[in-house]
Amino acid sequence: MKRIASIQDISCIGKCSQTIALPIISAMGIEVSVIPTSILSAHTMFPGFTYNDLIDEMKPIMKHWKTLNVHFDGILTGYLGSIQHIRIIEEFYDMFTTDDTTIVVDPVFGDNGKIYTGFDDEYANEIKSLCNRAHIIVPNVTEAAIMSGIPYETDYDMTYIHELLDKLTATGAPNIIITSIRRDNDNGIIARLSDGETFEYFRPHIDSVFHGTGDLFTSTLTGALIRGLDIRTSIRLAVDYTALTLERTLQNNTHNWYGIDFETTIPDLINNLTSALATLSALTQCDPRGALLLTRTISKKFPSK
Ligand code: PXL
Repeated sequence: MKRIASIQDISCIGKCSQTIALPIISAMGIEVSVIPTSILSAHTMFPGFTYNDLIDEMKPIMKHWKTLNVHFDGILTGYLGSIQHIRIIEEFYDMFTTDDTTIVVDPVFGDNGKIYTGFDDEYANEIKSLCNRAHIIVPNVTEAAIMSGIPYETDYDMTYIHELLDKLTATGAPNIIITSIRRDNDNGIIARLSDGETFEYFRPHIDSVFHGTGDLFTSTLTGALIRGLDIRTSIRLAVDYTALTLERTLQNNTHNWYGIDFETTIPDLINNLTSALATLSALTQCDPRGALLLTRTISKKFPSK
């Protein structure tokens, strides 16, 4: 079975970061090993949340894992607490990355033009340098603007998004996916992929804001890639699943304000993944080169230090 290390906070109530990565990636048939970077009583939208940094646990966990000889097919990071966390994650890459490890960095530090409370420009800069170690990064428009040093615009057009992508190539990440892009009545992603192509995928905009939606997208994307789907299929699967979950959440009259009802859509995720894998397997049987072509887009040797 494939294995992913998920390194991010655990918010005990609120459905985000680890409490999304764990159920979603497990449902996709992948073992998840977690390093909780901090523990919050509830996510940061809840007034009065408590925060306890677990940074002192991170290195002992890593050292123990090293003695166990575990191998990670994927390493996923999301919301972290501080620059020290970033430094330890770099050590984690040094210790555990092999040629077949895919690194996904969700540079969670801002939205709607603003950096989240607790973070600052220096943190954003350090996350940008972490992106240099990643195969795939998934910033939203705010994070993309801040990391590229281009002022955030509320009324952006697609030329602006392409400029952000151009600038973000300087991070060194070969696959850059800008998420939550509003285009007229649609919402979606535009990506610059390692084969140099720009790929976009949009769906009708769903008017809602829930914490954890980005985490759902990134977890699903990572799971799909590690199960062997190509990057375009993985993006479509993750966007479709996120949209379905938002729709289903809004249909539920008793849904809460703080998180999405992914629990109700997990069977759909498994069905969609199963049929995408069946298509891949049929393709491989017809022409192994076809499947190779599909998977080539995430290949990149881990950058030497
Ligand atoms: O959804 C990202 C996220 C994860 N964890 C915590 C957060 C956020 C976004 O703000 O506050 C604690």
